[in-house]
Amino acid sequence: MRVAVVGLGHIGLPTALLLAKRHEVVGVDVDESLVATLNDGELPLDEPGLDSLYDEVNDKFTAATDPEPADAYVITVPTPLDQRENVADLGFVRAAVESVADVVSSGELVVLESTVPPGTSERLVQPILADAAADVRYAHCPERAIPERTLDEMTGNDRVVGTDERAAETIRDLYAFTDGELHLTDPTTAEFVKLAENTSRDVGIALANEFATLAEGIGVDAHEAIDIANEHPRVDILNPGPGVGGHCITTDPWFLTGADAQARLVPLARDINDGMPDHVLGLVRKQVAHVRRPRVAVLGVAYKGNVSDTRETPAGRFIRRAENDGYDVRVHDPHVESYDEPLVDRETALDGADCAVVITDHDAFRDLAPADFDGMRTRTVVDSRNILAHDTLREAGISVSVLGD
Ligand code: SAJ
Repeated sequence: MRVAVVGLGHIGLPTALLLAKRHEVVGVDVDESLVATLNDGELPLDEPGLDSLYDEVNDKFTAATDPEPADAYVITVPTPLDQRENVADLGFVRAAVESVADVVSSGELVVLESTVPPGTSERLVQPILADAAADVRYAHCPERAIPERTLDEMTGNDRVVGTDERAAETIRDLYAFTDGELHLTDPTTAEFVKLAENTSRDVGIALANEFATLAEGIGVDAHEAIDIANEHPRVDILNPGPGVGGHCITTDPWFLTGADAQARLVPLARDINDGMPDHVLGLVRKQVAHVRRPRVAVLGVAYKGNVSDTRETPAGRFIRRAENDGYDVRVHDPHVESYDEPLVDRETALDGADCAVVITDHDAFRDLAPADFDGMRTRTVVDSRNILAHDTLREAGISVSVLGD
């Protein structure tokens, strides 16, 4: 089969290369320099296993700036959140579908993998395709892979496929690279499923964060309490932290609720999670209450541990608020090469600092020893991820404050 994959980002490029194991694939992107880079044999994305996959399928993959006629088209473009209205910006999806509509013919298959609000397939995508050619097969098959484990998840996870029986056989052939099960349903349910998954995670994290702030007031250790509660066979509480980052979980709950005033829990969970950087700043404030212009070392700007991705990171909000409060902020992240703020090495970040605040749960921070904090002006630490060796640090005279304790 010949397949065109439209949108070559974090999801599209790995998907295109996996498809190229069995099919002839043209990867399409509006970014001319990305297309040139790929056609020069270079990979612009760092994902475990992607390099060797690229070498393996190189002769079956080409890149282009416009869709070419194919048997199947897979659309993997971003759906950003329109921050003013808290609604999905479907501009990229519309443009991608229209570009496919220019070349699609009867009987061919179009798959939308981008995450979209319920009703988008029926109301926006399918009408454009129906105008382009009679009997275009359609499926909404949202991606659900996690960064830095993208290939493992794409080849191992189940998939939800919103389609009808006419497309099912081609879909099975297309996604033959996955060992996961294909769950067939209608497109609107598939849209809902994807958003429900990420919303459930957001609400779960908000509950853990609420437990953390309540425990601080009561005077118990939320982490110990959660560990014990999780021994119960029907309880599975997530980990509190400095808030939720990443492109998906921060936006998908809004895609689900839209403007529906009946939604109460979901916006509240968003609000709780968005408030966590401020809460962490409050813990820092207590540590440096005696200092006039405190210097704060931020350890970690990636949105979660051991990744280099900083999209929607809670560190961003923390840094902005701290700077607004007149703090002198220095930022270090061993996984991130560039960020809105200048990044420095760990020693420079800690040198002369009054408080070190752990924002990201990178493994590299777990073994920090008392001596690592020697260069600080005032040796105080805020651990928003509960990952440091608190007893060892306290025994060495370091003042340690832990979110949720
Ligand atoms: N976090 C916590 N406490 C936890 C778990 C996570 O504070 O107990 C924070 C993380 O630090 C991070 C954020 O939540 O800032 C989100 O991280 P994550 O690992 O929960 O999820 P993502 O955003 O990396 O990927 C999610 C995944 N969805 C689910 O697990 C339901 C992934 O499978 C999806 O493919 C992805 O969103 C997506 O693309 O939609």
